[in-house]
Amino acid sequence: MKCLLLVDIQNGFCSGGNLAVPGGEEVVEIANQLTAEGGYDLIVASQDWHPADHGSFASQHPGSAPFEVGTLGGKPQMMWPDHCMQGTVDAEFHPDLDTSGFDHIQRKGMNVAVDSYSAFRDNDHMALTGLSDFLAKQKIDRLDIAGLATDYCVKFSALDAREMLPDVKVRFIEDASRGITPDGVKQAIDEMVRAGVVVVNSADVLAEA
Ligand code: VGL
Ligand code: ZN
Repeated sequence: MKCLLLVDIQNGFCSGGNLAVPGGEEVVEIANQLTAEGGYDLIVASQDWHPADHGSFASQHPGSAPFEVGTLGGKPQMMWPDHCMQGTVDAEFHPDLDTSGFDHIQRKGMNVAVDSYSAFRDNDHMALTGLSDFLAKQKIDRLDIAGLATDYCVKFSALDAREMLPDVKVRFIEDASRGITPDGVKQAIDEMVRAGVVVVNSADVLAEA
């Protein structure tokens, strides 16, 4: 079973969104092509889904500003602008993203007390989202990951996939992903490769489908 995980392709991470990733919307067309013609048996999409008072929001910490490192639960935490709040347009998938082929949507980031970059578990590793059990039951042997943002949710999802699903071949689809900063993307790719993630492009996926 081959699975595609599309990470957080939401308005909030695209141009005009509250936490816009440069070029975020450029992944939409590629994601649609992968969903339709990538030869996947299973398509999963994650969705950042925060309560309005989420602890990762700078607005919840008097005196702190977005993109400064603060603390949450006693640990360093990047302070984000309010983003992807449950039920808002910012949290919806990009309107051009074809969601009709999605088999499973994994929401995350609902606990105000901890952030959840990974689609598999909270940043403190205390609570699972359920995605690892779901994928284990589906008996997948390959997981391709793409989406937003490479240096946060894509990276942590890929690292967790390697750790939590050790028998699964995990690949990062570079051209179907965008990151918040160029340095962050470089580091993220290094970390993923060191963890055994294979970097591919959508053309490779489509050619083998
Ligand atoms: C993300 C920062 C905060 C992401 C989500 O999807 O990469 N980044 N929340
Ligand atoms: Zn978030």
